[in-house]
Amino acid sequence: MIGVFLIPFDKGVISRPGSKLAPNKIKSYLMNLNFKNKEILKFFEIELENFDTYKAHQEIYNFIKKHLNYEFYVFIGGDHSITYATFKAINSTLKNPLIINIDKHFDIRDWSFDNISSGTSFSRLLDEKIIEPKQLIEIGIMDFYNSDYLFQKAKNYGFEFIKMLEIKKNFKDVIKKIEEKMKNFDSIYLSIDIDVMDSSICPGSSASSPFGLRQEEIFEIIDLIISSKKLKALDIVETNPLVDFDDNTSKFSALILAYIISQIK
Ligand SMILES: [Mn+2]
Repeated sequence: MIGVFLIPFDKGVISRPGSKLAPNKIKSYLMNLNFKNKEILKFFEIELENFDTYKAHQEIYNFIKKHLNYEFYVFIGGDHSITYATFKAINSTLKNPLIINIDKHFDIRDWSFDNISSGTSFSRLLDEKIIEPKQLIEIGIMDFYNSDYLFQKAKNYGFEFIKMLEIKKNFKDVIKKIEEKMKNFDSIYLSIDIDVMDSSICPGSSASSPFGLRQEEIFEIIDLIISSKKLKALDIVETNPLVDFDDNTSKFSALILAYIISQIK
């Protein structure tokens, strides 16, 4: 069975709220698609009582912890702050895991317990030593949308990252780099921040912008990850129905999920 967790939380968002509406919308588009493994999906909606981000993450963590008997996990956000809680909750079930974050932002901002946002998931995981820097690779990082401070901070952590410009200029090398990275790990947690997509394809994200990933590019990266046979969990975050056009971004998120789920053995 595949556990699918709907996490309607967007209090961590830095820019535009609305992603809490995405999980149910994406679910309804997903269930209208025809795909393999649809019959083995088990849905959970996490109803959050806390508006405080730190406490809400504890609730998310505790909820998932009670449901750790699935072969594969899907988390539908919500803003990107949830990845801290979702990964931490299933970490114990993952053997030697690598996190692949497809995102245009680093999400490694400075944080404190009363200052947690969609931009702090990976700094929290790293600072709390839940993962080591080598267990993280970020793909799609854009100049212009990350400060010099964050570029320096990423270098200080020492995790690998691939910039959007490299994807656009030398995609073959990028594919090789990801392939090499995956070799050293036994399982993969994939995080997809939909704001990495070009705004012409996914206009409805909390921080959409031009010069993002094209559809062919993200599907080729996903194909590569699936071919490793190590993918155990994924989240898709930051889809924002309030700023979308004709639900294109929710539909695209549903397609990505169906594409991946249909290929899980
Ligand atoms: Mn992000």
